Amino acid sequence: MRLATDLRQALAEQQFVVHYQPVIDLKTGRIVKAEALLRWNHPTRGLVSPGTFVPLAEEAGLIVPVDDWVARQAIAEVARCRRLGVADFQIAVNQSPAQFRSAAFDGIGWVQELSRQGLDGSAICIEITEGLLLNAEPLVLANLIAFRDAGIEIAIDDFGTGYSSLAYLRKFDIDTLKIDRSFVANLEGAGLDICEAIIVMAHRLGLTVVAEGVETERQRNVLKSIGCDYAQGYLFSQAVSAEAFEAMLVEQM
Ligand code: G
Ligand code: G
Ligand code: MN
Ligand code: NA
Repeated sequence: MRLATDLRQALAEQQFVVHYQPVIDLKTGRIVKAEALLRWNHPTRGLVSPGTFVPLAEEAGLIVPVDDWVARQAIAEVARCRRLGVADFQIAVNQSPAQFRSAAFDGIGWVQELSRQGLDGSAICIEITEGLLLNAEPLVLANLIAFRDAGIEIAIDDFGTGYSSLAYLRKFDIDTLKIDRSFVANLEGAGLDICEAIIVMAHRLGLTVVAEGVETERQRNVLKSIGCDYAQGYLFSQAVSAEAFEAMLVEQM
């Protein structure tokens, strides 16, 4: 497919851009984190969604350099946001399972980049899916441990949709659960009990919880009332350019 061929040029020709979706602390209502979401500005097709090109990049063996580039962009962005005065500001990056199965992915490059920017590991959180932890190979485990040792946090994305196991949350020393937006969309029904159960369990295990896909005031209020820590979604903002994101931070000062 032509798109897959074009992907090879995209990195070199700077067609990728990272957008940032704010994550709100539900206690204070302030932006304290963001999720980095990759966008591909294709020269003729315009914006191509990661839902389309990430699978192609995975097949083409290109996702490792792409995800690595996203993480480096995010590290530089954390440094800028902290300079704007947001202490403890953190950006979460989505990393393909292929990253963890790559021997080259030892985290040392990121640690060097972090220290170059005067940051420690807590500046970055890696979002992985439950599937990666299920039957994790020794290399996956070793890579996860390398990141934990560097102080980089680990979040489970789309939590509740995969094969959840309580055992692995402890085994892999996970920091954060991101409740899948399908449960948030269904807070009037079964989603409420599921969200509450996830939050109670997470807190008991010492994990924090981010609710995804928060689109209404009502959802925000319900999530806050059941003790959810953080939220992201269109109620607050979609993912925006670095410049627009920084302007939002300045505005909330
Ligand atoms: O907006 P959204 O269309 O941004 O994202 C669609 C999907 O693509 C999500 O599942 C998200 O996790 C994934 N995604 C977004 N950015 C990245 C990225 O930088 N790397 C990887 N591997 N996946 C990403
Ligand atoms: O799989 P992951 O959680 O990384 O995917 C993030 C995806 O969710 C992106 O495609 C992003 O654009 C989308 N998204 C972010 N906020 C909302 C929201 O409030 N509602 C919906 N429907 N999608 C959202
Ligand atoms: Mn994500
Ligand atoms: Na998600």
